[in-house]
Amino acid sequence: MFRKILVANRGEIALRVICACKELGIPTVAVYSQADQNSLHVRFADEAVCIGPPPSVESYLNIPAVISAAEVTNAEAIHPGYGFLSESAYFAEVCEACGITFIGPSPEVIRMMGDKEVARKAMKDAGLPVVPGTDKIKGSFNAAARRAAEIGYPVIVKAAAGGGGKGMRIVETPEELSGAVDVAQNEALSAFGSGDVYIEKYLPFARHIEFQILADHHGNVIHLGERECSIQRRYQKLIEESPSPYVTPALRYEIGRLVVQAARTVNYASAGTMEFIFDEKGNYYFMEMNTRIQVEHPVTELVTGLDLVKEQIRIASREELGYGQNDVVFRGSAIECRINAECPDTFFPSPGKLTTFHPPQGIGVRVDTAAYNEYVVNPYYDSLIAKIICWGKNREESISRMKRALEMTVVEGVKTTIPLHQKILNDEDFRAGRIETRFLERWTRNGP
Ligand code: MV4
Repeated sequence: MFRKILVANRGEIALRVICACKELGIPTVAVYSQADQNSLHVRFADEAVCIGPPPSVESYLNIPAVISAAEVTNAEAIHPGYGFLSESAYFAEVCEACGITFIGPSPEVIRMMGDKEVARKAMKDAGLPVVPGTDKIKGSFNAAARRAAEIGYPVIVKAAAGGGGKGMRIVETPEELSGAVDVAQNEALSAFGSGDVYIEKYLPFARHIEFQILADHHGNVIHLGERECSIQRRYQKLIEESPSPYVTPALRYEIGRLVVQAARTVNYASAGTMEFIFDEKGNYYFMEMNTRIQVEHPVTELVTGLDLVKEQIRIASREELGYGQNDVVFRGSAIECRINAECPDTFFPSPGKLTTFHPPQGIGVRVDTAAYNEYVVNPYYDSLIAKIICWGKNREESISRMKRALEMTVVEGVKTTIPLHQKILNDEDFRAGRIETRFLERWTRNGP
């Protein structure tokens, strides 16, 4: 096992990783920007190194600064959390070159999954269903237009380097295709440094359901069921749950076998997530693979009893998983609400001091947060204040627990998404499990 781990992140996920390290008996090093001097990840780590000024590019994304911090503190491994450097194949390579273990999959597989068009091909070859679509649009636009006509409109133009909904353009008619491809290419180039785009058939009705996998370096691969992530706004997830009210045990078994097979095919070793989109007929298609620990990982932890961050660390230190698919038992239902410092109507960030912060507690309630009374949500980073995660013996109980947990949460000084969560949890369609990715648009179109 590692003698020391550097946590290359901030906020609740840095604390989450520190929790796992403490339980494994591994000393930790925090890195922080000048804006995060008073942060809890700095307080709870065994050592802390300031790596730069507040802007992320100069601190949490600054590879030489992070690597130097690991070198001066003799950290053996780096956990990147989510966001920042977590899906940088280059960073994983630099770690390797410096003799530091990157806690995550290999740079090769990160790079493969980072190119959404390459990932799509690889997963198709590995036996996963994918939406009909094209290769990258290179040279002849006419060839792409012909393929789009074959696929049938509407289609969607996606940035190969995108993911998470960034750089997508829906195209309703052949006349709009050329313009949309141009715009998408330009947007992709300025946002990701690569203008590569590809086309897929657009599915207007979508449920977003993702499967969690764990794979070690000894050929053991298991899945941990799914997370339903259909409640989103502008591709930002708001609520996640496990199990999905849509997925039956038979369907879980079927897709579970497919994702395990696919992970094996690409020699995956770490925690990972395969994201699917379901249409109204129940057809499902692979969309992308996330090679990091995800924000919503706690719902899977609550229904499986596993600690995904500890598993990532154990796997990175080349330990065997030590249990198999049949040892994974799914128990009850878990739901997560992301509490952001945002206006619940406009989703504009609402940074500022939390003059009161009282997280909920009690049976079945977990709160992952780095906030405290007087904590300042600063505008440099994302506006997540806390994740409230509730477990119940079934979906009804986890939802009623979440409702009372939200009622017993006090956040003063900034606006939060709590009122929006309360509205969703009281919605008849939500309670019946009738959810899809445009669930919230109904309200914004018809007024809240
Ligand atoms: C799609 C799609 C429909 N058809 N692809 C968005 C995030 C990225 N991982 C994939 N995403 C989607 N890809 C095809 N061919 C729908 C989504 C999608 C979505 C679209 C509009 C509004 C909200 C959405 C939420 C999740 C996924």
